[in-house]
Amino acid sequence: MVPRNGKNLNVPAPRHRPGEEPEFDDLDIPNAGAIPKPDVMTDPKAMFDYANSMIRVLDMKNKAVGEWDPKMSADDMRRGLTDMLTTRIYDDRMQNMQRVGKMSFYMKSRGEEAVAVAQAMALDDKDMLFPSYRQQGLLISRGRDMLDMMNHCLSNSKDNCKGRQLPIMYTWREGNFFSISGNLGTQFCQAVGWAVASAYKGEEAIASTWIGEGTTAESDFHHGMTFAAVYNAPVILNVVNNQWAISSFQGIAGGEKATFASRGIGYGMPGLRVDGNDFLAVYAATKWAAERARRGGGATMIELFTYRVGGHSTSDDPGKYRPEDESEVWPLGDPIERLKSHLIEIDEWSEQRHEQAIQEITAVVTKKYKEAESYGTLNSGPRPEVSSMFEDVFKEMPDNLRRQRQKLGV
Ligand SMILES: Cc1ncc(C[n+]2csc(CCOP(=O)(O)OP(=O)(O)O)c2C)c(N)n1
Repeated sequence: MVPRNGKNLNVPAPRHRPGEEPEFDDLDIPNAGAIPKPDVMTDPKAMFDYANSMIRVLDMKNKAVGEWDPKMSADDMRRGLTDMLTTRIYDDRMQNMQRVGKMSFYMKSRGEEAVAVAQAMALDDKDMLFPSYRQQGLLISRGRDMLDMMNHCLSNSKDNCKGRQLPIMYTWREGNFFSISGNLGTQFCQAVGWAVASAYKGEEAIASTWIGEGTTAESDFHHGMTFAAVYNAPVILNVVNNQWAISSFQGIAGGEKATFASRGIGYGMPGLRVDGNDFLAVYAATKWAAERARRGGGATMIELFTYRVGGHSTSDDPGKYRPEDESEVWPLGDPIERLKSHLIEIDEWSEQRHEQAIQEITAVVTKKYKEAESYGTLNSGPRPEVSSMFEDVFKEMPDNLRRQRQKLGV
């Protein structure tokens, strides 16, 4: 009989704590090009290995190798690179503006830009996106006006959420981008439901959704997975494993027991584990899953193995729970640097063009920000009309609200 003294309990602990020297030498990372690419309609039972390996295309010499090389045109890769750069520069600017009190809150996606940008490019614009709060690159890649994104974050008079949402909880109906929810995980079930409806109506569009690895410990993840598998829903279920869920590391959500991609196996769907900092691998895996969904093969789960370089949000201080320099030794590098090096390697980019791109994007971000500020910020200038708080909530306004509105005289 096992004694009840807690001796066999496992309380996962992260590799390093502040003050310790970080290293990831024992991470099992297969070489780029090592994994074959299966037919998109392959039976999930023949795909278990994909959940425990890692799809990688860009090798140590910045060459694209192996069957997963999507053979993107140089123009498309340059577009991907500049969209990732735009996302990063936008993020930095917005975080700085939060620091000086222009908005209440912000969340950056530094280090994870390839996830959103490559996946947006691999999908059709009519496909419906159900993101978490760390895929602003989807908006940038789909061409949303940065001014509108800023207006929302500033909760100003032109905020399309009318100041009612936490900044970064974007919504963009015209771009098929579902409203982000502050309640973690809800998007998984919503995406599956939407995908089932799309298939039922005989439509082409598929859904794609993103969840953090920490949130896979929430029940919504499992409900979404069950219904996606049972109904053969045309959906891509992405788990962004950026190693950290605020101060709690991926082991707390079960990442040391089994890979997150292997969760797919238990539900009977393919689980692809992908180097999330390898733009080409992310693009290729997403194309594969999208084609499978469009051809009636149902749902695919993708684990994007990456690293959250910045703090969780502007309310977080990662120096309290992990070494400050952990991201610098992350073995999969930086997604922007890796795609940039690849483009330089094939003579389609240069340091000079890169520098120029940074300057041009920075100028655009600055100009857009100045305009956004003129429509108001958290602490100054115009705000949404008071009357707007009564709009867009109920189709028919209940009597009590009508009375309150009359009382306010708005
Ligand atoms: C249902 C619910 N539980 C808890 C929270 C508080 N919370 C916000 S973000 C977060 C961490 C999520 O981590 P992860 O899913 O790994 O995503 P990441 O932030 O790393 O992208 C937590 C616990 C919440 N917003 N909703």
